[in-house]
Amino acid sequence: MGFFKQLSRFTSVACFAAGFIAFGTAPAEAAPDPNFHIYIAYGQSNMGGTADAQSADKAENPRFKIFASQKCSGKGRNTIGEVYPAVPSLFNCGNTISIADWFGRTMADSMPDVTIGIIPVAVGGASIKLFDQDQYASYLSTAEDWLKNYAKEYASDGNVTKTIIDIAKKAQQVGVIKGFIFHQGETDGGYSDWPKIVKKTRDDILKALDMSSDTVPFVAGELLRSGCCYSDRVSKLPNTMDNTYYASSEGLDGNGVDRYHFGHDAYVTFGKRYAEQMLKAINRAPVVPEPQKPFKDKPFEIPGKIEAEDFDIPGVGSGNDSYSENDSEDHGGTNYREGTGVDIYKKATGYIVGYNQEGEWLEYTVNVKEAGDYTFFAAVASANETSGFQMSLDGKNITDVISVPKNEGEDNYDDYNKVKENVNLPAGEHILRFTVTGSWMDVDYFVFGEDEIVCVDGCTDFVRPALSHATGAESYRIFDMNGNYLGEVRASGMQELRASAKTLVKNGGTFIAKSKNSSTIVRVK
Ligand SMILES: [Ca+2]
Ligand SMILES: [Ca+2]
Ligand SMILES: [Ca+2]
Ligand SMILES: [Ca+2]
Repeated sequence: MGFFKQLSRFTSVACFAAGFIAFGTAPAEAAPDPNFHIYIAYGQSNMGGTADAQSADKAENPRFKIFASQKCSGKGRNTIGEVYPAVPSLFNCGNTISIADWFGRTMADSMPDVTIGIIPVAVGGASIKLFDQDQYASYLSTAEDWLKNYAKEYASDGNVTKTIIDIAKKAQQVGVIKGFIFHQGETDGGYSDWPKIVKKTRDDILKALDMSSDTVPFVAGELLRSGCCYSDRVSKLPNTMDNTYYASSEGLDGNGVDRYHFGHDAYVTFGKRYAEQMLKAINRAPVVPEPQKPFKDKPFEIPGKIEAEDFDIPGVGSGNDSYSENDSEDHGGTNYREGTGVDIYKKATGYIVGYNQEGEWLEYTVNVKEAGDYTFFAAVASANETSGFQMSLDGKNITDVISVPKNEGEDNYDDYNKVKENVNLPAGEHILRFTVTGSWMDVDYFVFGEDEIVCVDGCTDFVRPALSHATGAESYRIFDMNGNYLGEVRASGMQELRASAKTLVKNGGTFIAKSKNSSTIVRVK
């Protein structure tokens, strides 16, 4: 579909919206979304996390959110209690991974229709007394300044549990509080009332939210086994606290620096163990992530041609999706890749992906034969002046934003232009991503070649991989640019073709080679 048809579609939507306001029926406040599951995560430093986040921890998952408990302008979190993407640090403005990170990611992976939200409040070095609304003031009055300041990051008067409750009340307007995850106790080694006060902190929060512990499971995690303060106190908590489970710390490594904290990989595993317990509590089985897969069983070879419509088959779990599409309707109506919602049209050159809107993307598993420089081409069409796209590999941009030239004619999406850029690629298997940066363009295919090869006419392929990488000798008839026949050469691959043709092409310039046993015609510079 062309730009103008698309434009009229949006105009009608705008008219509808305007009419809605004009008739003056104020929409009722939206009901909380039953598929927005919110978990309160509280405790001390291991809940908040102390290990540096790695790239897999930072990938944004559209179904994993936090309710900001601290303002972090650097992360775009400017309002306490607002919903933001859950990227490290969840608990503060730093770059550390917490128990809640992979708890949330695993929960989201295990429930594909559900969005997970975390209310994160953790104060390093704090006794459970800080979370007890009857004790926090007296506890803080004798505490050292660093602890007072730490608590103040969540609540100016130190009442951090009130902050949890305030955010949770706001969260109840958009979703449902589904459970607690808790890690605390290093500070309370000698505090015999610890289990009783842990229960009190949970019950106080639930009472303020008008909820019952019957429907809100509580998962506590054990302390570091090789560390300062491990005991069976956490694993015994379910004996004295209803609807309570524990996540084992067996086999989890410390950070190698102090006697309190877990290392990076332990936070990942521990978060998953918390999720396992929570899923058990709500009778859901954990879903095992599955990688995305090439559409035609094998990765696309580079050098070679990649059909835009043959993007990967999505897998399961964070980062394993293979496309992002703005609406589920297939505007192309071909039913090729049915169910994906990607808009595939049938054109003279075969299937193409159209109705591309800014922010949409498609991914391809590729195998790069050799590291090095390649010439990248894309066959694209647009009737619009601001269309464009960008290519990335494993999350890193390999091209700038590439503009798609506007075709002659008002609604012309039928003339494909071959836009080009030089790229440098590492060898081996990678995920290539095409991202739309300017709406309304069509894309047919991509090519990564080693040489600049331009199809003149009559050829079915833009570049034949056999020419870039020798697979067997072929005979070519060589012509100059005026169409004069110069002679015949036998060559396997572009290098040999170029070398052999050199003697025939007098002025050393561009020539045309026509394969004798296929329809391939190439212009070689
Ligand atoms: Ca992916
Ligand atoms: Ca669509
Ligand atoms: Ca689309
Ligand atoms: Ca195509």
